[in-house]
Amino acid sequence: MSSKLAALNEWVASVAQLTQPAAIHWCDGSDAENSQLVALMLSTGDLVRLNESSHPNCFLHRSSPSDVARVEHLTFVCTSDKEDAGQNNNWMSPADAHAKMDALYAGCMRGRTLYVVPYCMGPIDSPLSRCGVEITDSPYVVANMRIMTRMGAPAQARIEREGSFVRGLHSIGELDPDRRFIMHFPEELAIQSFGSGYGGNALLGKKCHALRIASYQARTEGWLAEHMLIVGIENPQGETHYVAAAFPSACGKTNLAMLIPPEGYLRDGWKVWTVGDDICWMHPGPDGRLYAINPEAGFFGVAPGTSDKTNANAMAMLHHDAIFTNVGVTADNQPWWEGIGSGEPAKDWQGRPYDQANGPAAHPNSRFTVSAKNCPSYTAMAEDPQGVPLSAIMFGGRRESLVPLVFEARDWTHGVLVGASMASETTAAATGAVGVVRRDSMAMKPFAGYNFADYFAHWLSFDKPGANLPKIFQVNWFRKNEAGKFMWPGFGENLRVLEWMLKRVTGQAEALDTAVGLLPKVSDLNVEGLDLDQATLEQLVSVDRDGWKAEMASIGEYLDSFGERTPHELKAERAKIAARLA
Ligand code: GTP
Ligand code: SPV
Ligand code: MN
Repeated sequence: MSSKLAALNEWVASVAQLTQPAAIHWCDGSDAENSQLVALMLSTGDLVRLNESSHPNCFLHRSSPSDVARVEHLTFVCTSDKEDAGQNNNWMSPADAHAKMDALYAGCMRGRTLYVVPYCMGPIDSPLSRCGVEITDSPYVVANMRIMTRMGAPAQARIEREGSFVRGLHSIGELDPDRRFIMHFPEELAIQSFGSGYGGNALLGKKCHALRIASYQARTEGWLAEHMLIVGIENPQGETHYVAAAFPSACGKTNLAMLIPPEGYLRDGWKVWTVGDDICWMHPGPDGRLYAINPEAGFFGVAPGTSDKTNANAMAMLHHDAIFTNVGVTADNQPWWEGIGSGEPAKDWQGRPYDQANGPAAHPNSRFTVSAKNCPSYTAMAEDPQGVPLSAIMFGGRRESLVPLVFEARDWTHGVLVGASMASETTAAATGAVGVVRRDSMAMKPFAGYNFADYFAHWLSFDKPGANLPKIFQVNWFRKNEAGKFMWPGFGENLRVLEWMLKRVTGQAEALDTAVGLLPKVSDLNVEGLDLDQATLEQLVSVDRDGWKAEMASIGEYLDSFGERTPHELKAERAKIAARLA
């Protein structure tokens, strides 16, 4: 097979010339093709079949033990001008990066099959969607891309119609951490990844295309590509408001996107609709509102902590047609992870007999890959080519102290400052230390494809005459008490906070005007049926003036660290808050 598009054929031919594969396979995305790939992976040990009666058509993949997360220190944005990548990115000149990658790719697919994977990010018929082609030598990547994107013949047809596509080249190489790079060439709409088979390093439609390359394109085209979930909240009156939320990796997006309302809310008729759990592309619509699509078609979700109690929707979707990566298994071959709430591990994520001394049975960044269509709360609106209108945007991270449960930004500029100054404790989603607080603007520190200073300015630019922008909120589900326990119950109970936010949107709730933002009055949060004492609740929505003075000073240094390009509006907004705190 080949393509009707000469540019695509030529690119595939030139990659084959460089990498020397034994065979070339153009993926059509069909069931038959998938079955063949699965059979191949079962024979090579890339996949292990899980319990067929409890988990039909589910498989386990054990990755190389040194290839279990994104590698931020090996991820580069290669713009011709270093300043365009910004200090938020690692940078290499395009010429140096190409030379390095060409050397790694030379002959790297000898004896392997080169798969050509055409994919569409977003509904196949949406004008907001964008296409790409990933060339890979990993059948596991093909199987995951088939779940995570609209992959195959319809995507190829769209690419042939449009004539343009993002070029992603991926080889697992030898899975050697010392020969591993994830390179982005935004000016060439190209991605080159070598030496990893894991998640965001290898499924190039996800973080590499839909965030790093797309954010760069979005800036010049007047839209936003963000690390956000999209969720619809339907109230008992039957009105649905859509909310997007930026939380850093492993900070609760998947969980919020498919939350199950607490008992009283269910009884009253509240419903929650899942549009997306990781990535959101937002465009201003003709009515001035921001419209959002989820460019993905599946979820690549964190397994540990997922249970019937915390996320019953996720549990329900994981019982058929799912791929698990680096989880443990029970004696009867069911997937198992810490916090699953039942069963016992027999083997750990490396396939060894489970032994506590070896650490957790499931790797902390173990994941499931599953089609969004498997999710009970998935809404048909997620397939709407125009996207869904946003009523609110939330920023949040893991902060064991200081940051209140929720507050509202006074206006768009204040909201952009809130997003830009976000910080969060690092997690196992990337290699490196866990639990270190770092600034992670809009949860995009690892994903913005250009200079954060320009990115902040781009965010500010949406506030213009005729715009009808969502309200912006900051949330924090992760405050801890002196005993080190989470103060807020989180998960489904987070709907209580969303209810207050949406009442703010519709003008039905009051707020206290404080220096850092607009906070709920304790009496305005519905805590009926919650086992939460008054003192804890008051602490969750109070402002620690001294703590915030120090935070504002640190935010000032952070903004200054981007130099001349940092928008002065943001600095002025910060100064205003600091003055009010003084
Ligand atoms: P990425 O896929 O890495 O982008 O992560 P994510 O933001 O989708 O995070 P996810 O929802 O998978 O949650 C990560 C971890 O945080 C899981 O172990 C969850 O159980 C836990 N978690 C999620 N929501 C809450 C919450 O409201 N409170 C607490 N305490 N933990 C939560
Ligand atoms: C994240 O780390 O934010 C993820 C997982 O969603 S990965 O696909 O590896 O980026
Ligand atoms: Mn993510």
